[in-house]
Amino acid sequence: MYLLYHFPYSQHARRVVSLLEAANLPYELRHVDMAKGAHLSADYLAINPNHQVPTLIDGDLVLHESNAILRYLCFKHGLTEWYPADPKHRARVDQWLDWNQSRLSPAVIDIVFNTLFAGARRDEQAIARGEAKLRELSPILDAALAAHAYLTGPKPTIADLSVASNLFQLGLAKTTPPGANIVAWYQRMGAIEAFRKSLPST
Ligand SMILES: N[C@@H](CCC(=O)N[C@@H](CS)C(=O)NCC(=O)O)C(=O)O
Repeated sequence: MYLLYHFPYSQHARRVVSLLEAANLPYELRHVDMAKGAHLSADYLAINPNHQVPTLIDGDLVLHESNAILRYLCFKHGLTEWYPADPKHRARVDQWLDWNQSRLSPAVIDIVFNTLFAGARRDEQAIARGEAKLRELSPILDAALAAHAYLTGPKPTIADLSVASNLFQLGLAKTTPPGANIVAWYQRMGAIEAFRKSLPST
């Protein structure tokens, strides 16, 4: 049984739930009440000194970084449909996982955190910076999705789960990245039950 430290409004935690559901792996969620600062408690810092969710516990393994958790679960359970064994296909999945973390995520955080969660600390400049970044990145994502139904081919992989978790997050701030291919892909993602199950009830 996996333990996953989780918060329903965390896009990083939800992408792990999507995979656990998709692969039918047994797991239990440990709710970290970030709204009340539980991620900053001494107890949680002992589990994850980065004060972030998710953290996966598998016996003596305590693992943070959502995309590392996705890769670990795929490797451990031989989930090659979600993380392909073919080196070139896997490399493209890794490319989008890294793109999601290093390029898209900062824009999503700028927009969503400051629109919804920052309260009095709302930073208009950060929102503008995030929106500008999103305008730059959306055509890149849209072009990639012109070639096939999912990011790296005809079937979804952990790259799709990871990027889609960020698109849902943008939706919380009523933001949709422009692009007909993005919209069609996100609808396809919405048809995946495991992805839907990861979403908060809002
Ligand atoms: N790179 C990390 C990012 C995790 C992350 O940013 N989690 C957010 C919630 S979405 C968090 O816990 N933030 C609280 C903090 O940084 O103090 C991952 O992919 O797991």
